[in-house]
This record gives sequence, structure tokens and C-alpha cells, in this order.
Amino acid sequence: MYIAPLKFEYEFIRMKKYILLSFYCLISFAIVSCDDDTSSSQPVDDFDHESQIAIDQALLDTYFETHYYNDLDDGIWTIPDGGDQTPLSEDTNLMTIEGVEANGTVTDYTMYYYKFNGEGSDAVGKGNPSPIDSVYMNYTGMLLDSTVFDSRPEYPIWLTLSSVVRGWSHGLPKFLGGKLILEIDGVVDGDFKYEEQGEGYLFFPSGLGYANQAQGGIPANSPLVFRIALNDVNLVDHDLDLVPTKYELSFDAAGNITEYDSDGDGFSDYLDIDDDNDKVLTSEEVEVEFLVNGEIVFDFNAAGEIVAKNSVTPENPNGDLPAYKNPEIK
Ligand SMILES: [Ca+2]
Ligand SMILES: [Ca+2]
Ligand SMILES: [Ca+2]
Repeated sequence: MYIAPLKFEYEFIRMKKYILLSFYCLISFAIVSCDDDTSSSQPVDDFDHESQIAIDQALLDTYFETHYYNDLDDGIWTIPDGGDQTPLSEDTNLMTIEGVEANGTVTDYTMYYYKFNGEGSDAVGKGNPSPIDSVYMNYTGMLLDSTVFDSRPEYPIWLTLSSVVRGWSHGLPKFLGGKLILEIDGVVDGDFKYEEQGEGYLFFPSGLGYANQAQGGIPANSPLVFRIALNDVNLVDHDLDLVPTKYELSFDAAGNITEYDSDGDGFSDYLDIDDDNDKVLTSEEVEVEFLVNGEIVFDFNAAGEIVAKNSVTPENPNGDLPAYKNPEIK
């Protein structure tokens, strides 16, 4: 019968949903726990994280009053006795992120970031990474007394922002990536570098770092400072439906994540391969352009959603609801 193949295909889609959900529950665990071998940011004890916030804030306030940004070397230095440098506390480039969630019920962490050399050129148009994307980074990590505990200034590393300390998950999305240079000194030989990266500093309380857990050279309850350079961004697509997860979750100004389920079928959009349940895969309803380097280019409507083919119809004259979210359009 005619309907049989359609039903079979739909059952196949549902089956794939369950398989994907099972698979990504593992990944979701990493997102929720934010823990890996090197970042134990959510200790399972009865530590009073709320009280530690005030202690850390006082330490950070003192740090900002006694340190300045030096544009000669892009360093953060202690203001010498009698020095007239502008302390970070009075430097208008020091930006604040409030209301960051971490450590279970604690929701009012405040952290800071400082950009120098611009925020990054974003040469390939990927935009800011979201707290679940991957970033290609250089960094140096310091305590407030300037002790360096980890440094990777020359050789970049790919890191997933869902599995690093919260201070990174919420700070890196404020920066943009740079410009990939494949020709160095007139030679193209496979060597490459980045220019015009997003560069700056992140400053955050211990609760957005390793909290009350000592970690390598980091004592327990240490606010942290990182100098970072964001070279490149990889947008994650958990359900492989061609819509990056960044556009299938919501993020508030602090970078806290809200999941949503457009078709109300129990599968969040970022884990749903048929976002409007019209039995046509989202990947077949989204119009994307693949570049030769494998990157995907999207167009967006006024609502910030990815424009899909056949979006504009008599029922949907403004095209505000993309086809992959409109069950009336297949
Ligand atoms: Ca997706
Ligand atoms: Ca859904
Ligand atoms: Ca669909």
C-alpha cells in the first residue's frame, strides 16, 4: 500500500530519535556535569558556595583596584607604589557578566572579561561560540598572585566549552574567532596561523573554576585569571540535522542554557531530527549551503531562526516560521 513506506519511514525516524537520544544522553551528562578529568567544577559536598562568593568577590575587587592592563605587552600588572595607571576597577574595558549559574542551585555568580585588540575578526562568519561549542584556543591561567598554573601560549588546543570550567563556558562566548592564514612568508606548505583573533582576559570566582577542590597547582577556593586568544570556532550539531545546536537552544545574557521543544514531542530541538513532527527530516527542510571547506552557511530571518526553503506561504506570509518548524510545510 502507498502509506506503508511513509509509515515505515516515520517509524525509522522515531527509531533514530530514540537512538540519538540514548547516544546524546551521554553527551548531555557531560553538559550538565561540566566535569572531566581536569575540571571538577561541581563538587558533591555540602560546601557553602554562597558564602564563598562574597569572599571571592572581595579578592577580585582588591585585584581590580591594584592591577592595570598594560597596552605595551597586553599584560596585567600590579600598579607600582605611586603609579598613575588606571586600575582595572576604573577601566571601562572591564566588562561584567552577572547571573551565571553553577554548583547546582547557586545562580548569582558574577564574572568579568576584558577585550584587547578588538574582539576578533570572525573571518568565516561563525559568530560567537555558544557555551556548548568547541573553540581553538591559546591560553595562560594564573592565580590572583600572578602564579601561572597552566600555559599554552604557542600551541593552540581544541576544547569543548561544555566540558571545561564554567568561567570559560560563559566567558569565551563574548569573543569571536580570527582569520586563518594558510600562506606564511609567501609559502603555502600546510603550515598555518591565525591573525586578528579575539584576545583578552577572563576573571572569575572560584565557583566558576574548580570551587573548593584543589586542582594541580590551584589551591581550593581560588579565583582565576586567564589570558585567552580565540582562534577558531566549531559549531556543534548534536542531532546532525544540519541546524547547529547553538540555534536549537536558548541562551540568556549570562550564557545560561534553556532547552526548548518546538513540536512538544518530548525531544528538545537540539536532539530532534524532525523538529515539527511532520515526518520530514529537518535536514531535508533546511536550506543550507556547503562551502568547499565543509563549513555551512545559513541565512536568518528577523527572529534569528535559520531560513528554510518554502518558508513563505499563504499561511505563513512573512516566512517567520521556518519550514522545519512548520508542520504545514513539508
Ligand atoms: Ca542540530
Ligand atoms: Ca521536539
Ligand atoms: Ca520536519
